[in-house]
Amino acid sequence: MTKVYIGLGANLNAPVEQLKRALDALNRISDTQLLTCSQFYGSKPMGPQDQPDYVNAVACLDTELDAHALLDALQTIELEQGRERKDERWGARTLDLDILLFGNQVIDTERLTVPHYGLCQREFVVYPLLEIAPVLVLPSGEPLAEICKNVPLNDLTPLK
Ligand code: A4P
Ligand code: MG
Repeated sequence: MTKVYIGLGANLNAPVEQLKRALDALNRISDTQLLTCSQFYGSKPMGPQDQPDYVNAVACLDTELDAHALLDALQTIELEQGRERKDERWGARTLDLDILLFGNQVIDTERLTVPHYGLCQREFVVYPLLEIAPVLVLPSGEPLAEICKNVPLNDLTPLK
């Protein structure tokens, strides 16, 4: 079993519903259980500003799959929820599922970079992650709580 943290993000087509549906789908991946999920947070778009605010969360899973098989499953869920891959970087999307951490593994292949490259800079990743894993230490040896000290909240707001 490997403990995995997944970043969820959406800003189109009822984003809160997209995240709820995605959590159901994560729990149905073979050989995988959803252990917990953070609150849902509203966040300002990183990247192009002419797009709606995002809803973000971080979920924790236990899986028997390897990282690439899990990525396949996540991309299938994104497509099932109407994700269109466009050329614009950081553009609006119905659902984005990123592998933030896969156990303590460091992975660098054509398809997969883990820890996720944006993990340590993004308020909509580090604070939901801190909520569900307050004593987490990254594969680099850095405590997550230390990383958060350098990441401004930038209007991140728990949704009621
Ligand atoms: N890939 C490599 N590593 C990973 C990983 N750890 N997890 C590859 C998932 N995928 C990984 O992803 C492109 C390719 O990255 C995949 O085919 C996979 O093989 P994608 O989902 O098709 O493209 P993307 O998500 O548009 O690209 P990117 O650069 O990953 O976007 P980001 O960085 O996820 O940014 N603002 C707020 N407030 N909240 C957000 O959630 N999200 C984005 C998207 C922009 N602004 C945002 C948010
Ligand atoms: Mg992505």
